[in-house]
Amino acid sequence: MRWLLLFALCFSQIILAQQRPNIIYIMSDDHDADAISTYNIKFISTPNIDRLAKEGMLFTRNFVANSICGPVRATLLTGQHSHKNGIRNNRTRFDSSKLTLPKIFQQNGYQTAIVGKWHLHSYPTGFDYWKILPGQGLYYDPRMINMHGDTAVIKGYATDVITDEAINWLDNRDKTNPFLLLYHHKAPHRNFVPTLKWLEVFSKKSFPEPATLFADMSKYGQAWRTQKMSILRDLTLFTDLKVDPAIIPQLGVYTIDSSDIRGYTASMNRIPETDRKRMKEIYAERGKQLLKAWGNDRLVLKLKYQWYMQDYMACVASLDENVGRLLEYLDKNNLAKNTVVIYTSDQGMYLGENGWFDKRWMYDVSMQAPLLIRWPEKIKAGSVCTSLVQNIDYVPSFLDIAGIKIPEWVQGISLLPILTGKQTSLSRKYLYYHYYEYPIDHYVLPHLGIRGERYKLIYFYTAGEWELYDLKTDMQEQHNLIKSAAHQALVQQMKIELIKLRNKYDDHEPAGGLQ
Ligand code: SGN
Ligand code: CA
Repeated sequence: MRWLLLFALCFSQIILAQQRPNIIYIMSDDHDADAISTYNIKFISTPNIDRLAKEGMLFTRNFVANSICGPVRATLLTGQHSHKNGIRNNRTRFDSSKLTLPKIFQQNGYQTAIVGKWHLHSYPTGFDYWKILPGQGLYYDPRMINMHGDTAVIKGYATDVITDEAINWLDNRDKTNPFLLLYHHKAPHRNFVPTLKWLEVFSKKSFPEPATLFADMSKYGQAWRTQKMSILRDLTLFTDLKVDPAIIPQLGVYTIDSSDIRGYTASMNRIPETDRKRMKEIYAERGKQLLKAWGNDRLVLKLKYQWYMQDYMACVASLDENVGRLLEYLDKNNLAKNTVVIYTSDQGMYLGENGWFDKRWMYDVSMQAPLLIRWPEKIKAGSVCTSLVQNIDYVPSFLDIAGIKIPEWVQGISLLPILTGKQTSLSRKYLYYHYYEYPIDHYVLPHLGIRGERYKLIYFYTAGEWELYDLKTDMQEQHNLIKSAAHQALVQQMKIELIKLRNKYDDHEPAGGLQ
């Protein structure tokens, strides 16, 4: 009798384990929402990523707490703001002894794995399986580090390779337990190296220019004047845009940057020989066009913008293809129904707005990240969430989805009631943001602030400059209302809200407060 009971207990535990949903968290790198057709049809068609919204939920107001890679990854592991998890910038080593999302899942009987970009300097912990890119990784024939600490070159294009690794793990995992898989792409991170197939397609396209492409920095605050993320001045001709350095003698006035030329050669040499010749031919056209425009900054910027978009979108097209491969694997292996699939990026990315590339700012372009979640068993297909959501919410949401208790040190809130339709909105009024990394890379001044449904308050504390934006009338955040007489009561009220949130999240920087 006792044996029978024990057997029944074990059996029911297996059933329970199988019923708990699997989670696949897909995070690309620098993939702006404007480069996903569900969000914006003007630039690219991404049918596979779009599928997640069609069959699940689209989040139109998802933001990050610090718009840069390492900090977002640390928030994914901890559900905490940067000052709490210790990763304020890309240079800090993550303390791998911390209790993290994968560790909690592991303790609760989940199989856990991560493949692809990691970017936290220490090795991953809490994973039954891991295989990561060192640092930023490479687009062609990337090196990957496995969990025994061995590094090997894997032949192929990074986006395909990372997907192969993810599918391979899914195929060979311990199938008696549910799983949490973090599937992290390198693409479409700078310097953007696409495949020949997609370069052929996108090099023929012309993209609409953002209204602010030619913005004049001298008319704005200190932070705008200090940054170094201008497409015209800082996006490099050779490494970034693959113009052949052979044209340099014809450029006349040009200060040679040897690292830019070395970067070009290194990227080109990694492209498989079979494709290299044709890719160089396509890129050679850029050199010809550049010579015609050289000397006219406006024309050069127009060209650089197009080339940036062509390479970036071509990298996104590979991403979409590979998300399709993964979804197909789930369909074929009867996993689609009980697997929550999340698609996001570490943050947004400037695609020419203000004349910029890169991210970091608290402005919506870079603070916003795409978020699409599919869970056929619980989420109503085609639903949309417009509430203010932030990446600190991922940890509590995933734990809640798996029926695991949320630790009190987690700073976000669970989105489960939103996903299941129990709640249609969140009660939260403001999101807190704090960016630190200065000067390298890109010289964006540190800042903090709060974002509400309509207004955003930002403080560049090393410059002593405040900004206020009305997102309803000025979506592009071009008109700083901080001195507007009509907005002084609002400014005072938002400063109080900012202090409240700083206290709530226990942020004490900058020392000396906000004066
Ligand atoms: C590199 C890029 C920067 C980028 C950082 C951080 N320069 O340094 O443009 O901001 O990575 O990116 S590059 O010349 O190497 O392309 S992040 O996504 O890791 O935060
Ligand atoms: Ca990034």
